[in-house]
Amino acid sequence: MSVALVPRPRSLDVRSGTVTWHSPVRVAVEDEWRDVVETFARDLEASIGWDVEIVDVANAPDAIVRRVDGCGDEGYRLAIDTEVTIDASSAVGVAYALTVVRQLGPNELWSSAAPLDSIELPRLFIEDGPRFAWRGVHLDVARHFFDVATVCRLIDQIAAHRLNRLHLHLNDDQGWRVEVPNWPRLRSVASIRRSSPIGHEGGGLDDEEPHGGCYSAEDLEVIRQHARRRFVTIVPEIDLPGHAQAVIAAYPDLGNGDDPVEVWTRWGISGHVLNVGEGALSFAEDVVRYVAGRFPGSPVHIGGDECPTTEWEDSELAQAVMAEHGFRDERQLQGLFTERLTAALRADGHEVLAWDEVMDADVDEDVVICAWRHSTRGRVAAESGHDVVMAPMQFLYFDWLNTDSGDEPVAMAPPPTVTPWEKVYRFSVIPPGLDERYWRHVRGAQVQLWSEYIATRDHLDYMAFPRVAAFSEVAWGTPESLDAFRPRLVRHVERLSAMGVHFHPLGTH
Ligand code: TNX
Repeated sequence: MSVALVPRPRSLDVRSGTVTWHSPVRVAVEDEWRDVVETFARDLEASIGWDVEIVDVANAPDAIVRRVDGCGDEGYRLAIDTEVTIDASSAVGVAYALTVVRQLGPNELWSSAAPLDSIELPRLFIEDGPRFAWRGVHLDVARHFFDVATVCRLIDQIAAHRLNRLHLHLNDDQGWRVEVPNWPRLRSVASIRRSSPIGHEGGGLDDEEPHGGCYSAEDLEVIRQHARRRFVTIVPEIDLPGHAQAVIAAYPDLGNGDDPVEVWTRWGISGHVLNVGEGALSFAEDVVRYVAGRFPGSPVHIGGDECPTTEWEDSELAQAVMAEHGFRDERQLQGLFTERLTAALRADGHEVLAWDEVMDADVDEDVVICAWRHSTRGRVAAESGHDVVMAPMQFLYFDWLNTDSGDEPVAMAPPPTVTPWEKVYRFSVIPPGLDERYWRHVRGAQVQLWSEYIATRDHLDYMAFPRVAAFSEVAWGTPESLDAFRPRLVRHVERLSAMGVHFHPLGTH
């Protein structure tokens, strides 16, 4: 029986023969890891209608889960012989082994409601663990809002690929997506835009349809719990002081001008940014701490990208603040936000991430840099002592075209900047030219799903897959040649079909 695992495990030894399972699958597991097996049980129940029973190890189980030392934070060993043995040092290791068991079985295990009498698993031995700790997917819910069910579905897809971070971009010029009790107009005003561009931004056409959405604290808790069961860490992002036009529409005093603005109805980078007064800084601190507080212990992203300084150049207040601090460049003003938010989040027990532009001003070495403009930004950040998450747009912006076939739906970057899965598969997480002594600073990588041109769940699937599958293997650290990967990917997309994923078809370019 040939196997087609994605991502490929670190070591795999396929032996001859199979083992057959029937319902109920009997699993021996210690109490502390029961939850993990219960999630597996729910997956089997929802897909092939099976039961999983937790039994004592003396009771002839089909599978035994054993706690051992030395498998690493997320690693596992899986031995499939007459019985199945899973060794792990952590709950997530067990979850990953069970995910691999599902990939080893028939595709029905990934579908909904496709009953089976028996399943066969190939005999084999796997020893596995990821190379990179940060293996992420970013989703922009600001340009287009995605409901809780869609976010939870994406979490399942992420976990199916042994990825472990979901970075949620929760605000932008075009919309604010979280209720914050002290700031009710974020919901009543900033979360709704009057109209959106039709087709390419440059076309200047508008749909004149309001678009909105805003998560409540309960919604975020549902997402958090769902992610927790799938060992996915949610990384909330509030992006300030740029990308703030929606905020300023709701609270004009936080902006720099006197003319009212509306939640932005165009894509691109708005020139309307927060002012640098105490009111705006404490607003930023208040909302970021509130949102971070919905995700105790999680890393928090404070944005910081693309903050035009034009308004600050013309603002008396900003110029006075510059003089007070002895700044020579307006970009240094952004550092006031970075500093303030970083200190507050740290005090609340969160690690802080930001886009690479924050390095234009002074920034604490403990801030993790998300390098998006180019891999070089990641190299420079790592060389200057920052940990980095690699997110370079040239490889990992999945709002860019899949192909240059000419009949792709409207996407962010026009040809020739296409990003087929083959290109993603050849991405090097370690930035080219980074000396080996800095490699420890490279936490991992994440793909970005910016949603200016992604408005529906099916289109999200289409932009995400199969590129996320190719990415998962790069982030896991086990890519091989394209020729070796392609047949596995061909088998894997059948699994995606069973999951109901509307992926971009293979081989159409
Ligand atoms: C750049 S990356 C942005 C986003 C856009 C994206 C479109 C980054 C930190 N900012 O605001 O959505 O390009 O590809």
